[in-house]
Amino acid sequence: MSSSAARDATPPSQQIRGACPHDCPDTCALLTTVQGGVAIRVQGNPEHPQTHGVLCTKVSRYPERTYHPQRILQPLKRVGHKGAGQFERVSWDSALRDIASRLKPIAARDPQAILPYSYAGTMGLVQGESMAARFFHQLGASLLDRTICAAAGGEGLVRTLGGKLGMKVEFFAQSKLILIWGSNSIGSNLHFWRYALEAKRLGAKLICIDPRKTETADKCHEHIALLPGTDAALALAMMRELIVHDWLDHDYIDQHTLGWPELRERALAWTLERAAQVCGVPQAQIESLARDYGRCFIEQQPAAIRLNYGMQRVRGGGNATRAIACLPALIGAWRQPAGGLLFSSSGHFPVDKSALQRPDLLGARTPRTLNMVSIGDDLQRATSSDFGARIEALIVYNSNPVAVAPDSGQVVQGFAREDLFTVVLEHFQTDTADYADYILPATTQLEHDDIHLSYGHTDVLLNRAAIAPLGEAKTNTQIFRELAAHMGFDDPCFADDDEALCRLAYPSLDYAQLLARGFASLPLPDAPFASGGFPTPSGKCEFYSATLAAQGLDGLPDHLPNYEAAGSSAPYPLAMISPPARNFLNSTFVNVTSLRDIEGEPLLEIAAADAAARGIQNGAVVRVFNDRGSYRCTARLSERARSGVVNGLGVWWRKLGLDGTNVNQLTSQRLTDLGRGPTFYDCLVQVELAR
Ligand SMILES: Nc1nc2c(c(=O)[nH]1)N[C@H]1C(S)=C(S)[C@@H](COP(=O)(O)OP(=O)(O)OC[C@H]3O[C@@H](n4cnc5c(=O)[nH]c(N)nc54)[C@H](O)[C@@H]3O)O[C@H]1N2
Ligand SMILES: Nc1nc2c(c(=O)[nH]1)N[C@H]1C(S)=C(S)[C@@H](COP(=O)(O)OP(=O)(O)OC[C@H]3O[C@@H](n4cnc5c(=O)[nH]c(N)nc54)[C@H](O)[C@@H]3O)O[C@H]1N2
Ligand code: SF4
Ligand SMILES: [Mo]
Repeated sequence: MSSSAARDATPPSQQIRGACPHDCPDTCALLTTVQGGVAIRVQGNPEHPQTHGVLCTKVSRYPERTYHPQRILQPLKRVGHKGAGQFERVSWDSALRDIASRLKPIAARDPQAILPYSYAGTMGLVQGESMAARFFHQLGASLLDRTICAAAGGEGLVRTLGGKLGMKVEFFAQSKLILIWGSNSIGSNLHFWRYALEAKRLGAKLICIDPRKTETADKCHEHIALLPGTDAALALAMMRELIVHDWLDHDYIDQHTLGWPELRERALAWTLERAAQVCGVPQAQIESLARDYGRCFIEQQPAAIRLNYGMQRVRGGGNATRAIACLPALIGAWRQPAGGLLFSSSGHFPVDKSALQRPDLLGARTPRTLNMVSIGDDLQRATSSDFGARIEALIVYNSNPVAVAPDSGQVVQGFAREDLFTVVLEHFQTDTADYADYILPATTQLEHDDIHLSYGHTDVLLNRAAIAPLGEAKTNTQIFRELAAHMGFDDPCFADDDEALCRLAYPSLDYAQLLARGFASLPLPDAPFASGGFPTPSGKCEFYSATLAAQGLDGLPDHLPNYEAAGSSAPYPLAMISPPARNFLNSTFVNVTSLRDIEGEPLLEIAAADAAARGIQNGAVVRVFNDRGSYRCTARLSERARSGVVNGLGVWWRKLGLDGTNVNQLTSQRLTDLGRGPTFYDCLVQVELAR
């Protein structure tokens, strides 16, 4: 064939607009190039300002993940014992018929013995909680409290500012001081980092507050490597410095805040000396941080805080978020678009959740709510008056709890129950899918329609299917539609198709614009709280929360030491944090070879002195352990770990680790002060050479 003939044979290509589905604040706009029905390239949409035409390495590899030889493309039924991972192919019809016949008698006894378990494998509003929620509401199944990520900080923010609201991310480019607090932005919030870099070029000072010396910390002017779970102490000491130097916007405080005299008194107890001791950092560092922040008030320059979720996965995470969220009001930072704070922007989105999820299908029933963090214990509980019915069936979608939930020794025992009926909707045979009775093949973002919000910017994105479903994969929505039919549910809402669901999500938005461009910006003011207007009960920034006080909680933010505070004595003297690995997204992508090759192997970063004290050399295989379990991985002697703290990066698949476990073998099911969230980074361990 001549080369021109070969060129003629190439089918024409097409570009389809989409949205990155992953649990990442950036919610990028995608452009997928399709040729002959095959997705050959996924790129960032250059027209979308937040995406700027750039994707992270992970999602640039989306075709590799989608066409992965190990994609699950047929329904599978378990043949071996629970957890053995042995399955045989079955038809959709036989799988759905059998699943319905297993669920019906349980539902007839008590539908609350059935539990949905899902999180943000996709953040799509349609393939997330729409048809699935309708199904479980109609059934009367137990409700799930989806707390595993940001519940503590979310609650802290809502109690202080009134919602998951904050600065528009694009204005960080104009800030003069940026505190990057509990965030490894280069790894997990790349498109914010672009704005931070722009600000840096324009002369802004960047300060990173993180126990780990991350790649982000490397590029900031200063790094404050505090001990995990001590952020509230740092914020309160900053307040004290602002008070004693009178770097305070009295006018803003008088008009737009509640509880200043009380907060003032509390903050005055936090001397530099006390905070330095609690945080494990030099006094001078805290003093300088407060001075930088106060100077922005004196010079009327915008000071911004990018607070991320890393600091709220400890016992006092809710209070710490409250303390930090008070800071911008003290210096009147909210007056300028480039001042204030951003933790999550998701509260800005006018999503009609009831239309999507139809809680009215419950009628008069009020099922119990189970917390996804304590799935390990809950799966092992017997029927009792305080718990209710023992969990008999579990339907998992958009989540990999055996890998990501805390205290995985317990999670595994729960999933291993031979009398538990488990259905897992998945792309891959994950650690969780290994324990399924049925694995149902789900479509990826390239194969289905969806509509998105973002928790890091303020644009709505639409995702159009770029290719047909691979193999026999079906959308989550279609699986629940068909399951509903097999259960005999005949409400017309089970007939809504995905486009209809997309249109229901934002009744106030122009859908035609979304179809044409793929995204639409929310009409929002540049500086949301420039003249107050906080959507709290008092309409003010609530330093003091009567709502919390009425629940018997402290109305003011305070420092609550970790359950497992660093510095305490043997047997577990080291604090372990387990933040994201750059090339994975939680446990997603761990099975994509090219990305796993970059991460290498499960690692524990440890400071040289802590390693030397244990006779551990770089590259040695170590055993990390506490009362909950033991985990083997490779030690990396690294400046990224401060003394007293070890970093177990990323949520590896258990079965791809050295001994079939991961870091969550060591984490606990204890809950945070607010929001009933997880305490992944509140975890003491010991490390020794593995024998
Ligand atoms: N590449 C990548 N991107 C991701 C993810 C991923 O797994 N990989 N995960 C996504 C998800 S689910 C989320 S929720 C988001 C946000 O997820 P986050 O957990 O906010 O992710 P990071 O930005 O890495 O921030 C965590 C940082 O907080 C630090 N940290 C730990 N404990 C403390 C503490 O007590 N105080 C302070 N100040 N810092 C602490 C860690 O060392 C780490 O550098 O990221 C998303 N983006
Ligand atoms: N030790 C430790 N543990 C942690 C964390 C930590 O920092 N340290 N981070 C925590 C945080 S912040 C979070 S958010 C949780 C995340 O926990 P999860 O939400 O469970 O996130 P993933 O591990 O990414 O698993 C998502 C799964 O959903 C699947 N999936 C994706 N899209 C679809 C779809 O359209 N349909 C179906 N059926 N499946 C789909 C993917 O294949 C993947 O296996 O993990 C938590 N666990
Ligand atoms: S994971 Fe985050 S940075 Fe990567 S493409 Fe998706 S939204 Fe963008
Ligand atoms: Mo998360």
